[in-house]
Amino acid sequence: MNKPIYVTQPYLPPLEEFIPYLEKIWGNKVLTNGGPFHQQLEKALCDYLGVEHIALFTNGTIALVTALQTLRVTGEVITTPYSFVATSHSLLWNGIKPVFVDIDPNTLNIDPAKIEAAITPQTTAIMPVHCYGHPCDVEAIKKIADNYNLKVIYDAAHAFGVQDTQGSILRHGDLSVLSFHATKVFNTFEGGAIICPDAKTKQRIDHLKNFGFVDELTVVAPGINGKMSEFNAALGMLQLKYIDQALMCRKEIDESYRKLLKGVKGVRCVQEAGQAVANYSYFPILIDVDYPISRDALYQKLKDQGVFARRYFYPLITDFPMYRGMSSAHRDNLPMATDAAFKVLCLPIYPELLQSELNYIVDLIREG
Ligand code: T4K
Repeated sequence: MNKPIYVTQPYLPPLEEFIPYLEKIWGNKVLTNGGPFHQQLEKALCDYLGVEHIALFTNGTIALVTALQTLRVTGEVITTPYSFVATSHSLLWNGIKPVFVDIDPNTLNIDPAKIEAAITPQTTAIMPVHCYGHPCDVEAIKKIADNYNLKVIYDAAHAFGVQDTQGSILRHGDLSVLSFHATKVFNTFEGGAIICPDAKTKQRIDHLKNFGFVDELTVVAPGINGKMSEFNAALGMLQLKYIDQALMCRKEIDESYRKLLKGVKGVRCVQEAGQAVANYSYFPILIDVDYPISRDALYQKLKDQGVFARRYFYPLITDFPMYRGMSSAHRDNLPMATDAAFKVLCLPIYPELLQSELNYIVDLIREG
C-alpha cells in the first residue's frame, strides 16, 4: 500500500458545504459563549441521540472533570483500568482517589461482580466506561449504586449513537460524557458533551463550564472554561448530516472483518455486548498464545507494512506512574484487564477505509 492506513481517519464533509456556516459566523461575529450554532447543535443532538438534556464542551476530558464537579463527587470513585487515561485523570484533577476494579473478559467493561468488594466508607461514585462503545452492564451497576447510595458517571466517550432495546445508552447513570475528538465516530475536531436527566442539572453544568457565572455579576462556583466554540458547533451541525452514512460504512467494515477473520487461529474478535444499535467505533481483536507471533510482533509487522493499528488500551492506566503505587492498581487485582491489555490490537476502522485496504490488512494478519 502506498499511503499509510491509520487506526482511524476523521470523516470530513465536502469543504464547500462548510463555507455557508463560516459565512454566518463571520457575519454575526458571535464566536463563542453559547451562540446560535451552539444552541442549534444542543437541540439537534438531543433529537438525534434521543436524550433530554445535553451540554456541549470543548473536549471530553473537561466534560468528565466538570461532570464530577456537577455532582460534587469526593473521596473515592470506583473505575476501570482498561480505558484511555483521561478517565482516571479526571478523578485526580478533582482530588479524588481512583479505586480500580477488574473487567469482564468478554465485554472488556468493568465487571459489576467485582465492584461491591471495592466499596469503602469513602466511596461516593462509580465511573464505568462503555469501552469501544459496547454498553456496560448498566442494570447491575445501577443496583449496586442504589444499594450503596453511589452516583454513577458513565464515560461514554466511545458510545455516540449506541442504543439498547429501550433507547439511548446515554440515559443510564446520573450523567454520561461523550467525546467529539477527531478520532471519534462523531467529531467536531475537538469537543465533548455531558448528557443529564433534568433541566436543573443542565443549568448547573452550564454555569460550571462558564467559570461559574450565572449572570454578569454573579459567580456561584469555581467553574472552568469548558465552552464549545461556534466553529466547532457549526462543524457538528454539518457532521450530523453525514453521521448515518458514516455509521453504515463502519457497520459494513465491522462485518467484513468478522467474516474474513473467522477461523484465523489465535485471533479473537471482541464480541458485541448486546446493543440494539452499535456504532462500530473501534475494531479490537485479541491475539491469543496460539497465534504464530506475539501481539507486539504483529503490531510491528503491520506498522512496517504501513498499517498503523493501535494497542488501545495498553499500557493499562494502572501501569502509569501516577497510579501504579495505589493498592488497587496491582496486577494481581486486575488479571483480566492485564490479560486484555497484552492481547488487544485495534484494527483500522473508519468510513473511508477501502475494501482493498481491509483485505490487505487481513491478509497480513492471516500470514502470521
Ligand atoms: N474517555 C475515553 C474512554 C476516551 O477514549 C477519551 C479519548 C476520553 C475520555 C477523552 O476525550 P477527549 O478529551 O479526547 O475528547 C486518541 C484521542 O486523542 C483521544 O480522544 C481518544 N480518547 C483516544 C482513545 O485516542 P491518541 O493519542 O491515540 O490519538 P492519535 O493522535 O495518535 O490519533 C490516532 C490516529 O488517528 C492517528 O494515527 C491518525 C488519526 N488522526 C488523528 C488525529 C488527531 C487523524 O487522521 N487526524 C487527526 O486529527 O489518542
